[in-house]
Amino acid sequence: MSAVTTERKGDILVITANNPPVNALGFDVRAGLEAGIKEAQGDSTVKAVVIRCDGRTFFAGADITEFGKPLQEPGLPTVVNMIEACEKPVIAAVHGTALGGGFEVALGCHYRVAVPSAKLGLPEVKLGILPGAGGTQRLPRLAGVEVALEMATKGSPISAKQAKEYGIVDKLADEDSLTDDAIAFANDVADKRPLPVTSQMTANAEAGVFDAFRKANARKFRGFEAPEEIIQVIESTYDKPFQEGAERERQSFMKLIMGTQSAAQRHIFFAERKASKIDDVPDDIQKRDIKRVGVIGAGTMGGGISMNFLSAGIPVTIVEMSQEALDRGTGVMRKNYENTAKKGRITSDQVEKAMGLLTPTLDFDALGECDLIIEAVYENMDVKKEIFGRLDKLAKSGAILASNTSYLDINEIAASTSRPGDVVGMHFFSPANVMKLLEVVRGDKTDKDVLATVMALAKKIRKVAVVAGVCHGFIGNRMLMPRQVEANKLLMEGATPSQIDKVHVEFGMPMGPFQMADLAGVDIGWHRDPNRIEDVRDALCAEERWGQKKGAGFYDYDEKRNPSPSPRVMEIIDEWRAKTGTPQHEVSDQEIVERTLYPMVNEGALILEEGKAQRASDIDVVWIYGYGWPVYRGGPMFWADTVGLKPIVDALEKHGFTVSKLLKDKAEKGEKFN
Ligand code: 3H9
Repeated sequence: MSAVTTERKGDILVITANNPPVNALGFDVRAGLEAGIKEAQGDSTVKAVVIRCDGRTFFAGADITEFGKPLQEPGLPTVVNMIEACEKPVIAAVHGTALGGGFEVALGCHYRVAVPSAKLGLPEVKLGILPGAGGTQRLPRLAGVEVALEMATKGSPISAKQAKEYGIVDKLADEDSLTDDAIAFANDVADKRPLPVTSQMTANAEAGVFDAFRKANARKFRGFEAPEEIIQVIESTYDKPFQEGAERERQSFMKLIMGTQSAAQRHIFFAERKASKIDDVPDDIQKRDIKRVGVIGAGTMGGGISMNFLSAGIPVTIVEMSQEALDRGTGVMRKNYENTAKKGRITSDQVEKAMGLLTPTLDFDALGECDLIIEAVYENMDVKKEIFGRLDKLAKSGAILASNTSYLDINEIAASTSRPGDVVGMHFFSPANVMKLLEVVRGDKTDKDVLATVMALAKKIRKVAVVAGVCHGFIGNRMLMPRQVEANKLLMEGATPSQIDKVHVEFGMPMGPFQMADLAGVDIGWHRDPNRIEDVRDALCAEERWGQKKGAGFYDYDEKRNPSPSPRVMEIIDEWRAKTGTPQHEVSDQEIVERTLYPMVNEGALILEEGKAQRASDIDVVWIYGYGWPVYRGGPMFWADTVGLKPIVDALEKHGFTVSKLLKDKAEKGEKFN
């Protein structure tokens, strides 16, 4: 079946695309659209044209898999220009998501009719590029410079209703009769002239709008190339002739698409989707039905975990040991929802709906009616084993028993039950209602349908799930360890906390190792004996420098939690440098990179070597969505490919690390991870 077909409906030519799954604008579709418009032009009995799509969505954009390959004509800008140049009115009938090139096709049409559930947007920036088929030129003309800046630099789609308010959508159709409504609209406007041609409209901008926009978003855009390029293209061309702007847009598009940032961001787009696939588990395996979730522990983690399910409409039974802890936990959840409502992201009805699905209880046996039970108590193997032993006795047959542990051995936990096949790790990241990552830890005996069920559920609660094998710290925390060890050593050898953190922040991480320690709590895992001082960390803890919560850690903090370098911490570090007789040297920023970031790559390679991650791209996904690794660097393994594995191996060996065999082999053969 061809990707594009045409059909006459009275005076109207209906052009229909059918290119599953998302009607990406690959070559066949572009050629089909071109042919459809030519047919309309050449047939004097055609009065107007409707462009629509079969399946779940209007065009979701250019076909990303074609990027980097030689372009097969007609290119998308040509097709969009041709649609706009059609002498008969062309109407886009939009449902699903009109994204990127798909939205640009709609902007090239003379009119847009959309169902209320449709979304329209320019997400190219999330792939490190900019709209390349006239979007930076047509959108400011149609909806104003400010709307265009917002949509093109942030990439979030808007609702059809919002688009109607902006003048982008001309008519909202009935949800069930889009095509008929679009045809009726086409008949109404068939004889109307002149045609509204977006590229011939003029755009205006208030003085200072561009600089104000840059300033307001400086933090968000830090490190990214595409947003600034988009601002510049719009700024320099919005009031120039369309052709001039289109040329500038093309140059910028080509520049960005050839760059490393776009390659990294496209890598993550596909990596995220690949991560949901488990190599030895068929996609169509029968999944278990999860109607109610049980959560043990109403602390920060348990509460955050519960909110994910409540927000997705899945009832939750939450269990605590004392009424006070239960009330505190549910109170925090309500407050979190209410704060979100205050920001206008959800309605107060949604707050009540979510909280209405929550059953707080002190009765552990209430978990017996749950299909999935997630344990979120503190990290202690004995406690966890005791809980799983109890769950084994009361959980219904077929219930999935999950632990939110971030380090502990899932096999050992599973062994405390008579049903290890039902046991799995579900490692959420704090704050669990916000962070996108879910590490799904596969025990030696975890059943395949349990894994598949949890992966599908993750999608439902809008998490990005990655499968990890059992090892200390799984993928993410395991790779964090060598970074912290080396950062501590560098302190002793002459670096300062701020120097090390600065290198990480400049690299694009949200914070460096010492800022992270201060945020999480320097005292986490501390032995709690102020008289036992064996290193800098013990010395800080003994002085109650436990981090931000105490107003002092590796940094000093003011009342607003603004950090400043601490003279007292430098005294302690100096004391320990002298005490241990550590030789001092000038530590360069490059040395910090080589000794804190390269060992993470090495650990990632070991994880792959041991089969604890399915693929290098899964490791990248973990670091992007769980730890704020800059997406424009594509995750640690993709980044390593861009640095070159050989220089990484050489530097690791120079600094005395034991290098993973896989990493060495790949470097020798000139191979890459991704
Ligand atoms: C662009 O348009 C540039 C132009 O300005 C200029 C050109 C000159 N291409 O996400 P899902 C695949 S840039 C190729 O799981 P959902 C995806 O990999 C583009 N493939 O579904 C997956 O494959 P698989 C701007 C694509 O329902 C399958 O479709 N547009 C594309 O959760 C299902 O995807 C975007 O950035 C594509 N464009 O979400 C939109 N899109 O099954 C990107 C998807 O083998 N797409 N695939 O793993 C999305 O945001 C989501 O896919 C969408 C559906 C919201 C549409």
